Amino acid sequence: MPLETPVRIVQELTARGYNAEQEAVTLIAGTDAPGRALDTVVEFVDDEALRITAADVRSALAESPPDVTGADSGTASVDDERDLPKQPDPLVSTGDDASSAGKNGEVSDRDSPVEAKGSGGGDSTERNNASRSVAPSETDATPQPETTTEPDATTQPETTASSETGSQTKPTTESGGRDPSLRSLEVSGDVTGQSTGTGEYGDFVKVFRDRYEKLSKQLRGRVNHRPATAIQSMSGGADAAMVGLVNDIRSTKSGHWLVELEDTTGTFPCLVMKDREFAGLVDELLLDECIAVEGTLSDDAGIMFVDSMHFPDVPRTYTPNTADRHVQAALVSDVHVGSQEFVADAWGRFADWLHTEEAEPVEYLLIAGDMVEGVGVYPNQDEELDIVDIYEQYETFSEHLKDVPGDIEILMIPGNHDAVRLAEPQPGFDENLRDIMSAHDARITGNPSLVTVEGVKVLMYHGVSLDEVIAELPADKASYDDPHKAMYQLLKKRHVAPQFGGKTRLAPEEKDYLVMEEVPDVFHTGHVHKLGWGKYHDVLAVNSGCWQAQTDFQKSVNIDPDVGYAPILDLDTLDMTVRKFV
Ligand code: D5M
Ligand code: FE
Ligand code: ZN
Repeated sequence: MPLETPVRIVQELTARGYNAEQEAVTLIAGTDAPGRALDTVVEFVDDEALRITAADVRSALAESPPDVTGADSGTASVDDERDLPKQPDPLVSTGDDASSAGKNGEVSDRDSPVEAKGSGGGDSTERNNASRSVAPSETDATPQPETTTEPDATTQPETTASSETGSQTKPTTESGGRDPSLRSLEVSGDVTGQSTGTGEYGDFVKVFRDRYEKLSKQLRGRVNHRPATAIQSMSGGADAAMVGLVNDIRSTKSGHWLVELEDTTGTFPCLVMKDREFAGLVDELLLDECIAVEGTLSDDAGIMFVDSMHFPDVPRTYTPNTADRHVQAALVSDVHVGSQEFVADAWGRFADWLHTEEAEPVEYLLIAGDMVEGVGVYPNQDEELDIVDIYEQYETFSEHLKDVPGDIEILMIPGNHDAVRLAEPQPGFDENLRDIMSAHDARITGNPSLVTVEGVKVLMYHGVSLDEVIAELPADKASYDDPHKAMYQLLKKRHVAPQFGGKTRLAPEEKDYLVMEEVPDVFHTGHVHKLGWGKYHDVLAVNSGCWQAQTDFQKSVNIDPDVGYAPILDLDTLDMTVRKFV
C-alpha cells in the first residue's frame, strides 16, 4: 500500500537535486507505487535536468511503467513499504562505537554519498577519499612557517635550532630569573568534573541543540534567517536565509551540490550550483558544522538556490591579546613515553635547555596530549612498547617531567593515547594518575581547554579531528604537511571536532564543549605528529610535532613525523621560534 504523500515526494526529489512541477508530483503520488515511479522518472530525465515536469512523468511512465508488484524491481533506493527513505538521524552517534571509529580509512555510513552510483566517480567520491587520511603525500622534512599569510609571524626554525643547544649553554640555577608571582593562568571550557552525559539519546539532542545555539548566535546578524519550518511554508521565488547544521551533502547527477541544513525545527535542502564562484566552499564542508546560507526558493518552494554561504569564522578584525611582559611558553605535544620510539635523549636536551639562561623567559610548558604511548590504542601496538604497564608509563613520564625546571608552570591535557575516556571532550587525568604525576605539580585539565596565560587565550586541543579534516578536505585546504591549515578550517568552523560519528568519538553532554565560543589568540594542537604553524585572521595556529620517532605503522603509511621540536611562543608579541632537540 502506497504511503507517500506529495510532500514526501517533493522532499525525495529535492534530496536528489530536482525541483518539480506540482502536477508532476501529483502524477507520481497517484501511481500505485510512487517510490518506484519516482525512481523511474529520475532514471528517465536528462542528466542536466533540474526540474521535473508533468510531461517528463507521463513520458517516463509510458515508456517504462514501474513494477508495481514489488518483486525484483531492481532498484532498492526507494521502497514503497518503508515509504520514501529517511535521512540518517544526526542525533545518533556512531562515533562512540569502536567498530565505527573509522580507523585505517574506514568510512562510516554517514560518509557514503547517496549518489554513489553517479556517473564516472563524480565529486562525491572525491569528498570521501578517506584512504588519504593516514597517507600523506611527499613530506618535506623541513617545517616551513606560513609566510604567505603572515610574513612576520615566525622566525626560521632551522636557524635557531640546534641539537647542541642544551649542552653548549651553561645551566643556570633553578630559581633563575623566573618569578612565579607575576604569573597568571586560568582555565575555562574544561569538562573535567562537569561531565553529565549518560550516553542516552536525550544527551545527543542536548549537545546538538547547544552547538546550534552557540554557533547560530555567531552567524545571526549576518543573514536574515528563518527557521526551517517557516521556510517550508514560504512561497516559491521568495528570498530566504537559513542557519543550520549540515545534515547531508551530496552531488546531484548534473554535478551541483545539494546541502541539507537542519535547525531545531526541521531540515531544508539547499542547492549550490556547480558554476557559482563559491561552489568550492562545498569541498570544505563537514557534516554537522554550522553554516548560514542565503538564496531564493524554487518555484515550488521545495528547495533553496544558494547565493551566498557563511561560516561562523574568526572576524577579520580580530586583535589578539598579548602579555604585558616578556614571557614565553613552550608548546609541545605527543611525548609518547613508554613507546620504544620515545626520544628520551631529545627530551633530555630540551629539559636541559630549559635550565639555561637563554630559556629563562620560558615560564610555561603547555602539553597538548599523548603524554604516554598507552596500551591497546592501535592494533599491534604492544610490539613497539618499551613499558607495557600503563601506570609505569605515567611514572616514567613523571620522571621526565621532573627534568623540567621546577619553577616552570606546566599544564597538560590528555590525548587519544592517554588513560582517560576516548570520547571528546575528554576529562583531565583522574586522581590516581594525578598522584603518579604529582612531583611537578602540573595543572591538569581536559581536552579541549581554553587556557588564558597572562591574558593570552590559548585553546589547547589534542587534535584527533585533524585526521578527519585532512581525510575529507582537498589537499590544498588540509594536509599532513601543513597541519596548521587543517587547524584554520576548525577556526573557520569555530568548532574543534565538527563531524559527528566519524573518526572523532564524541561524548554527548549537556553542552557542546567543543564549540569555540571565544576566539582564541593561539590554537595549539598535536596528534598528527607534524610541525606546522601560521596565522589565520591573526590567530596563531600551532601544531607542535612529537617526541616519538617514526613507528612501524607510520612507516607503512608514509607518515614522516617531526620529532623533537619545541615551538617557543612569545606571549607578549605572539611571535614564535622553533627549537630543535634531535
Ligand atoms: O597518531 C599520530 C598520527 O598517526 C595521527 O595522524 C594518527 C596516525 N596513526 C598512528 N597510528 C595509527 C594507526 N594504527 N591507525 C590509524 N592512524 C594511526 P597518535 O594517535 O598520536 O599516535
Ligand atoms: Fe600522538
Ligand atoms: Zn594522538
